[in-house]
Amino acid sequence: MQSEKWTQLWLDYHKMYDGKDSWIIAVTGFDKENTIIANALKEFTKGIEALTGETVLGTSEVMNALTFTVSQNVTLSKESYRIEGSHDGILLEASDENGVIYGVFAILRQIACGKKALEVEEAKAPSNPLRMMNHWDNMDGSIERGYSGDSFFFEDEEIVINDRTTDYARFMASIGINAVVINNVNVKGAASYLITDRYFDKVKELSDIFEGYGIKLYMSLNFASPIEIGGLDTCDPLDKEVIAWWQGKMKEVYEHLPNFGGFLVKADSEGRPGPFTYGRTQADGANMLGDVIKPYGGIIIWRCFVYNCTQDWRDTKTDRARAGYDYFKDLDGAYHDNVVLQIKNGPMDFQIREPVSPLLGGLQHTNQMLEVQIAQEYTGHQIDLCYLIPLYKEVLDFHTHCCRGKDTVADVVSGRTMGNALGGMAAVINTGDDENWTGNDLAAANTYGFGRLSFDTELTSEEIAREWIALTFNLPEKETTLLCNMLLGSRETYEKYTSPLGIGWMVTPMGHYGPSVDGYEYSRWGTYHRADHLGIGVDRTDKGTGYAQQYYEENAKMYNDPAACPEELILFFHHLPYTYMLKTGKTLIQHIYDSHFEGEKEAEDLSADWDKLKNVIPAQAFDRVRKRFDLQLDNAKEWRDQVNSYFYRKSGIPDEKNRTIY
Ligand code: GCV
Repeated sequence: MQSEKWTQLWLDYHKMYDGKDSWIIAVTGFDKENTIIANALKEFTKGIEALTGETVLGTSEVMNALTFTVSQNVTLSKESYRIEGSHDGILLEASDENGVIYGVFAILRQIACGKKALEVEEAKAPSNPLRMMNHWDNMDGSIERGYSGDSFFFEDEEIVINDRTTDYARFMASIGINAVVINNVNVKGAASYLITDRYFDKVKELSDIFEGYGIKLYMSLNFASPIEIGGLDTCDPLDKEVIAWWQGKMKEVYEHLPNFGGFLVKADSEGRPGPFTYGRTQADGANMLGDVIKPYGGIIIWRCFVYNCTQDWRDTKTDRARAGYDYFKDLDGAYHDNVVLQIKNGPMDFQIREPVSPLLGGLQHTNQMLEVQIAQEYTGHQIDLCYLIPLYKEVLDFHTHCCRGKDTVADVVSGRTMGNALGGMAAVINTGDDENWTGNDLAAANTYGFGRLSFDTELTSEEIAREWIALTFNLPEKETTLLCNMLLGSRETYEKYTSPLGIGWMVTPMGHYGPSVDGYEYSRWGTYHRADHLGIGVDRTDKGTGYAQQYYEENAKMYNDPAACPEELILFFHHLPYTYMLKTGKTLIQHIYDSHFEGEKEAEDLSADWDKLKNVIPAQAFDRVRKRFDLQLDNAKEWRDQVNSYFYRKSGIPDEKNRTIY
């Protein structure tokens, strides 16, 4: 059963001051009946009343009232807004309805962060055309890699729609999200029927709710649909009957869902069907779907998470990290203009630290989108605190060297590098039907942060953390700084007590929580650390798998040379002896010991810091997080001890500081 109560996350407005005014609303250029405009005005009213105690009287003429003027300004770019407070009230200008709703939330955010209503001021255009959440929700109600309860979209193969759905859409709009994929990329069973009569009515209802907040609904697609629901014996993308089947299907989809955004496709990946079965390329598959959806203005988002998942650990040449680039680079320029390639931030799979995928910017003539994971699959299951915005920032700021100037990942995916209109950022979301949506209340900082960052990639991790704290908890300055610092350091803490220096994995197979140093070392997934009694790390240089050579020259050289390679990634690129001297003057093995002891100690500090916030955080939220810190401490100890013992035993080299190693 779905929880009947749920929190308001960062839209739980706190009274910021006692305002003395009342407000009227004036709308020019926009249709007040438009649902996005109506919802935006509702949000303004609700927010202003809660934040200032002032009443919004609607449009009736009232003497001496302040005016909230919403005005269309077609010179502004798509989805952008300008807000400006003055002694008369607030002016919000936007070119379209989405700009209006984002402008309203910007006003409320600024007030919640300490400005008076009449002081608000900002002009913003979104950094990315697509700002998308990917749900890995299954139709039975479970969520793949979900750590916050069950799905609030699906239960027992039915679509669930209630007030929570609307709140979800409000939250997403408030952080600038304009696209949501409702179902898991692993499309199986009932999910294959989402594009049939069985579900059209409910999907339409959901899509209408989203549309009211400027969000387009997308779905994940089963590439084998022509076989599974169409009765054909092939899904070869070049087969005439298959193409005709898809043409009919798209027509049907858009007859029922006129505002539908398009499809996300995981093909030829981890057992999912795809064009390779028929000797076709990824471009053949993506373009066929792109062509059949094009008449309706839809798009196809095609994932690049394609790799050989039946590897043998003895084979040191096959390298999973190479796979994305090897499969997709040669086809650069072959993808049609309504196809976007969605690329995970790193070449492996959402580890705590990976280099940036060389495909990002490696492709120079193809629409591309960055995929990150807010759901903490490998980063602590929303038990351990792990604020991921610094990781996303690192990726966005990375210079790919794909061209002179405008060569960062942020430039590439926004469309600035190539001048293309399609691209952006997608995240595997961390929500579920838990009362607080994200299991750990502090994990909502990642949900919030991803949206804000995808809208404005210039924001810093700290600005985002401070905003989220102000909106969610409205703490005094000292406590804000404390919590902010907890968030900002948490990713490195997690990295220290798990798998530092870019080695990744070492995690319990399947579940992906807790240590198992050799858990994936001999399996088929291509996730090896290659530790023996002399050293550890994967040789991805020109003498090894050659992965480092997939980058443009500047980066290739840097990664190829252990002396130039950023040390936080050194074991991703190099196999090194335990006695290798790091720049800190420590040997590799000593770094492994120190990092794990330090990480565990930092987890203890985080937990103790949380206790200092007891009096300022609402009791329920405090307790939920408290329990998680206890579990995080157990986890950190377990990681510390398992990893240290393993490497002590392997290397035979004792800890210089003589600490307890089991
Ligand atoms: C949805 C990893 C996860 C899978 C996930 C896959 C993907 O392998 O463990 O659960 O499947 O990534 O991104 O498709």
